[in-house]
Amino acid sequence: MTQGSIVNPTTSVVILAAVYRLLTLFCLLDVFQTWMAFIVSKPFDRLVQDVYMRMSGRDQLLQVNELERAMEELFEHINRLAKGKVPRPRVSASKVLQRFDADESGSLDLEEFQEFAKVRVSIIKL
Ligand SMILES: [Ca+2]
Repeated sequence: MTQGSIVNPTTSVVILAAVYRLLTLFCLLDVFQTWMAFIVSKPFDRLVQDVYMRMSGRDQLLQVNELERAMEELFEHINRLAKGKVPRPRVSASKVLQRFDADESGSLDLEEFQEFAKVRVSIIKL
């Protein structure tokens, strides 16, 4: 190779594209790991329990209307942590109830709500 230090334009575009892809991947991984780290953390656990306790009323279960408020409150907290960057979820409380009511009791207990919260947060894309 003569003049080996000169990289032709095509090669530099290919290299730039590869670097760009790598950077994008690292950014995605960074966000991913942050949310993943968050949902297995104590503060997340406390947040979810706190929302659940305040919304579940005397029977300590989330009926569909309570679930709706709990989802809203959870979203507000998460969105604040993400500095307002989380898109508002469009899924209805009744859909969530259908999907996460593991024992088909018609309401969410704490464990079912925790599962919902983990899934909900893990799919956030910023
Ligand atoms: Ca249930």
